[in-house]
Amino acid sequence: MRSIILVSFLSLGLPTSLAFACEGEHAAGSHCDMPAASAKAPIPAGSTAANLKVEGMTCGMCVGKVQTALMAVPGVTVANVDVTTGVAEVGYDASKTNVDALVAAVNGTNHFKASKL
Ligand SMILES: [Cu+2]
Repeated sequence: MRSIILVSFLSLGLPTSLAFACEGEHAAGSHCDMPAASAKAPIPAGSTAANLKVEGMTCGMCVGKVQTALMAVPGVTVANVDVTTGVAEVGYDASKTNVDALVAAVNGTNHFKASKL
């Protein structure tokens, strides 16, 4: 598994070599042709911002899964997930949740590993 992740990350800079196996639960397949979402939503006023390091993302589908997991946490207002940098910028209501809950939500996918930055 480790070597697949490594190869995937090494391939990220090459636009044509996207046929590698993906670490997401969607496994290997054509979904990896999906472009990573690039639009970045602003952190709303009143939200606290936190950056998480997210390991294991290889394509736009992975980004979507991490984003979905983060947005499912009550209090999260924004989740900007970047497959290239492996960083998730999250905006949240600090009275409803915290960074530990965000990390737990990503780790709860069982496919990606998050840590505080
Ligand atoms: Cu993927």
